[in-house]
Amino acid sequence: MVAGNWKMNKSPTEAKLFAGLLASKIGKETVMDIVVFPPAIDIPFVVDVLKDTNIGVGVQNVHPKEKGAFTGETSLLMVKDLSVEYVLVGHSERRHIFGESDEFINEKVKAVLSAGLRPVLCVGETLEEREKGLTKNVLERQIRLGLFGLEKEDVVNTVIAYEPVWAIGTGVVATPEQAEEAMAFIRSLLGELYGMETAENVRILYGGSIKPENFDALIRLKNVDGGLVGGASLKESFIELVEIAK
Ligand code: G2H
Repeated sequence: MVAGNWKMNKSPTEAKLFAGLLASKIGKETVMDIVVFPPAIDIPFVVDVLKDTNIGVGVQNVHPKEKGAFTGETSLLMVKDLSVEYVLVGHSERRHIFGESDEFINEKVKAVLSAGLRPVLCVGETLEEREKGLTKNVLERQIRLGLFGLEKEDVVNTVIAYEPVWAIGTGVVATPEQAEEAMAFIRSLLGELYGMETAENVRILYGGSIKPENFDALIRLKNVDGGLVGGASLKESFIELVEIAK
């Protein structure tokens, strides 16, 4: 799976143009799932441009409640109405800039699954946590609490993205050894919690400063099932990443 998180970039006009480029270059891809996560305001336009392609559309954030007095938020009912398939949950920017807790993230994961969509649960340690030797503790806490209360069938519909916070948008990518160590740990934790068969069926993505120059080494790792790409998903390099993943 190769996923592009556009974050707060691209107006509806720019999004339509770029989605058109993706449709013409990689729209017929069948060997992997390709998903883009545009800003919510762009989604109707992007869904329309990509409707006859194999490129899926996800949303970067939702509120777990169905509707109501939550100014500025987007509900799952709204995004479902637009054929959105995936929802990013717990991205480090949501955790660290907007103060989302593991408990709130768990509420969102459950709401996404109940709505019949697939959550992409993002986890990852900060530099300080890594330097203190706490990487595995942080990953374990974020996964245990993020997936709390889910059945095995729900877990296989959940994608996990390992995104070390120190590698996000910094240009500093995790080495293949660092990525594999963390992702093998995530796989074995999922095995401990839900059984190895379930764990093998969960897709685990790496995210953090992915570029065409570093993606080949990451995508070959045993426990890496794809990438969640930020900056490099905003331009033609996203097409190159899809070619590399093939
Ligand atoms: C991590 C990633 C996409 P970037 O946030 O989720 O962004 O590739 O720009 O580090």
